[in-house]
Amino acid sequence: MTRIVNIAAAQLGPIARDEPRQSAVARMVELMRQANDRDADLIVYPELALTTFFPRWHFEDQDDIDAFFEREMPNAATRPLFDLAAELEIGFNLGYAELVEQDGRMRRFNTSILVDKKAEIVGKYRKVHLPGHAEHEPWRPFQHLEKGYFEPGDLGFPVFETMGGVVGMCICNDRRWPETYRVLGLRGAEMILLGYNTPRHFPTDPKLDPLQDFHSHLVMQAGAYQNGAFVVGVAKAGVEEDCELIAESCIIAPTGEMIAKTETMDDEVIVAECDLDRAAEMKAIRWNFPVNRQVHHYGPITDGTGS
Ligand code: CDT
Repeated sequence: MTRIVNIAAAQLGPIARDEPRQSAVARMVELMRQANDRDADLIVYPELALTTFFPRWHFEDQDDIDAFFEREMPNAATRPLFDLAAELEIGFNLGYAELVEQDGRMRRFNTSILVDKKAEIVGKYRKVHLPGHAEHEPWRPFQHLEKGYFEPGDLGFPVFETMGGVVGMCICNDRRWPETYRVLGLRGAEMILLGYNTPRHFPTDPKLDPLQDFHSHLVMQAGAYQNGAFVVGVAKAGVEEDCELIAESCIIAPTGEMIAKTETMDDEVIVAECDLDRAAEMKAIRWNFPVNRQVHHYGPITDGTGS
């Protein structure tokens, strides 16, 4: 039996600061319908897909920050997405800001969930690599306060058996770290789903600005090839509140080849037919981890953060 999964990447254009969640969800519902028209089994949405990318502002008041967080999932705003997914029998991956009481205190994570074709949440991931800074830095043209507004994820990099394969998730900055893909690869991930909000401008080293699209593709293509997995990277794109976010959402095969890519900076769906047996073949034949990895030389990867 073949294991073909039609995967859709649902890129979003900008979400304004005052755009209500209901509007963002209505846009995602429309993209889900388009993906369904193209026989998609699974649709991947961006990081923090329900609101504008709020870490670009410094807020003094915790209530102003918490207004961007979800206390339950699904909730009234996201219910239409779950209802349509159940009706169309399409799985999805959604990023959002999660506020949860855990270990006797309120905790905040940059989270994504995996929802199966029955609209059941079957997997959760909390972003491990939080970029940016923790304190207000007024010299910047815009803030990137993820280190201030979120805790690093406490779930590691789990994988989930669903939709005929093994699925792992990561979020935005995680895609730049080879360890992310390797841990997921070692756990057998055949599909790695991720959303991102990547500003074109990197204030601490603007020489990198012209290379943003290239670096985004470089890391995802390397991660796909080196671990024999499909990688699906989905942007929130375009000029959002005066801050340009890169686009170029893509679906990458286990060979590292890009098999679909968006062409706009706005709401757009791309779909690719993904044969999971090709991922299994790359893992077994090209890499064969048990035979070829030399783990006794890999100690520095986990012994410390590096000099
Ligand atoms: N959202 C996110 O993780 N964005 C980062 C930009 C970091 S610049 C401080 C990224 O790696 O794309």
